[in-house]
Amino acid sequence: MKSEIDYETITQFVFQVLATDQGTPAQSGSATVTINVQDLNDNTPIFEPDNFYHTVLTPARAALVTCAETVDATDIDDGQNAVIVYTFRNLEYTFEIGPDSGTLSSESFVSLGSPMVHHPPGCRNSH
Ligand SMILES: [Ca+2]
Ligand SMILES: [Ca+2]
Repeated sequence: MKSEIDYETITQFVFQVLATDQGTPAQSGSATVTINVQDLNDNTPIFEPDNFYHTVLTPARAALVTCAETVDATDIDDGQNAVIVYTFRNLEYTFEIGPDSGTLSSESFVSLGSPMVHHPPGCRNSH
């Protein structure tokens, strides 16, 4: 083996094997070998970008916005090895995230007019 087999690089090998006897004259036969490569879960989900900036105000100061932001990660593995579930790590505030969609939501998402704030299409003030 000259190099490591990686499912993300090649999923199938097809080659001929030749058998030759030592008779005179030599006789030979051949067979076709097909090797299917199975995926290993060797890639982690990647967020692109890996930093998202949003701004919120407390409800007392905020004009509430019915708004959702989505974080998006991809995984180049195959099948179940590429299925992504979104959760929070150590979050104690009142945000929610769609486990399948990556959609963040909170009743406190508001616009401060900051250039860092991004509002996706369909984001509207509710008050
Ligand atoms: Ca893989
Ligand atoms: Ca994976």
